[in-house]
Amino acid sequence: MKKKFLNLGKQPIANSFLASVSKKSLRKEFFYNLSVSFDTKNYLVSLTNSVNPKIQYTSKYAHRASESKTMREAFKKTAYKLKRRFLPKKIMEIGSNDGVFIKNFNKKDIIAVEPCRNLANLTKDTFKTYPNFWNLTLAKKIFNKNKKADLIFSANTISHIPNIKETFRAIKFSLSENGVLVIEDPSLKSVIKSNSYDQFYDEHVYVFSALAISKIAKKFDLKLFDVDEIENHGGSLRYYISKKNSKFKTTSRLKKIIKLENLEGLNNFKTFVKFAQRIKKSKNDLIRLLKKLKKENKKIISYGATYKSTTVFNYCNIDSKFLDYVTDTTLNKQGKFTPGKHIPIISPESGFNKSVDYAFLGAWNFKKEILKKEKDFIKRGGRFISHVPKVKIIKI
Ligand code: JHZ
Repeated sequence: MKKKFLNLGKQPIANSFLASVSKKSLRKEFFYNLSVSFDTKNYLVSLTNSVNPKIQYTSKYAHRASESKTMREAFKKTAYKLKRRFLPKKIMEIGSNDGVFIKNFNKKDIIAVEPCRNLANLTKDTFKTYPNFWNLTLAKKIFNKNKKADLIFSANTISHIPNIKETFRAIKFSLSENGVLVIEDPSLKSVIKSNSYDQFYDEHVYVFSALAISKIAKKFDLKLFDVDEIENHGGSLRYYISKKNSKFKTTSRLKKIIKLENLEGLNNFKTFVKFAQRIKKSKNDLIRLLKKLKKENKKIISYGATYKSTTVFNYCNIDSKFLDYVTDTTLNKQGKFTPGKHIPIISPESGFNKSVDYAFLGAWNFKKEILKKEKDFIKRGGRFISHVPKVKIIKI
C-alpha cells in the first residue's frame, strides 16, 4: 500500500527553463502537485503522481551529463571497471544523454537509447542512437534480430521512467544469458541521511534502495547480485542485476548494504515521517537565513541552475527577492529563467564576480569540485550556503 509522507507543494517541470517571462509564456507554465509516498509492501519510494514523460523529455532538454569534470571522470572510470569485470561484447545504454559514458566503449559494439531529440542528435553520427523512449516495443525492435546485450547501463534514468514493470520486462527481454544490467541512482539512504529533499522532482519518479530493487528484480525473474556505494550526486548506489539463473552469486557487499538499509529503517514508514518533519525545518531555516542576509544588504546568488533547485526554490518560495540570479556553465540554460520562480540564469563569467557575497549551492553534489574551483571567491570573503545536510554557511 502506498502511503504519502512528504508534500512539496505546487511545482513546475524541473527542466522547463523559460526563454521569456512574458505574460504569454507564464500563462503556459505547467504546474503539478509534488508529493512523495512509500509503498509498505515493496519498500519503494516514489512520487505519488507522475508527470507525462512526453512533456518532460523534449527536444529542448537542458541537462548535459558531461558538464561537470567530476561526472566525466566518474563515467570514464566506471566504463573501465565494467569492461574489465564483465568483458561485454554488446553494450547498450538507456538514457545516454550526450554520450559521456558510452563513448568510452568501442563504437561498433554500442547502442544508445535517448528520447530527447536534441541529445540523440549529438551522438547519432558517432554511434547507433535510438531517439526513443525505453519500452518493450523498442527492446523488440533492437533485439529481435540482433545479439542480446551483455551489458545494459543506465545512470539516472531507470528511476525516471514511470512504468517500472514494462522497463524491467524490456530489460529482461534484452539481456543475454549472463548479461548484466547496471543501474546508478541517488540512494534512498543518502537522501534520507542528508535531508536532500530536492532529489524529489518530476523526473525522479523513484528513489531506489537495494531493498526495493531486489524485490522488483525478483518479480521479473531477475536478481540483484551486487551493489557499489558511490559518491555521485550526493551518494548513489550502483546496482548489478542479472537473469535469475545467471552465473552470478550474491555478494557479501550486497548483504551488508541490505542489512544497513534495514537498520536505517528504510523498510519502515516512520523513518519517512521523521524525514518529512526535518524537511519542514530545513525550509524554515533556509528562509530565515536568506532573510537575515538580505537585511544585512548582502548580495546572494545561486550557483548551478540544477533541477534540484527547482524543488528548493518552489517549495521554499525563493525568488528574485532573495537571489539576484543563478549562474550556470550550461550554454542552453544561460539567458533563461528558472522554472516557477523565474530567476534569471547567466554565465559564471558575467555573474560570479566581486559583487557577490553569498552563493547558494544549487549544485551541492559538486561541492568539492566547486570549492576547489572557486578559491578566489572564498579568499576574498565570499561564502557558499548549503541546505544539505543542514542549512548553513559553509565553513572554510
Ligand atoms: P546536476 C539532472 O539534475 C537531471 P540536476 C537528471 N534528472 C538527474 O538525475 C541528474 O541531473 C543526474 C552546473 N554547474 O548534475 C551544470 C556549474 O554551473 O547537479 C549543471 O547545470 N558549475 C537527469 O540539474 C548543474 O550545475 C560547476 O562548476 O540537479 C549541475 O546539475 C558545476 C560542477 C556544475 O543535476
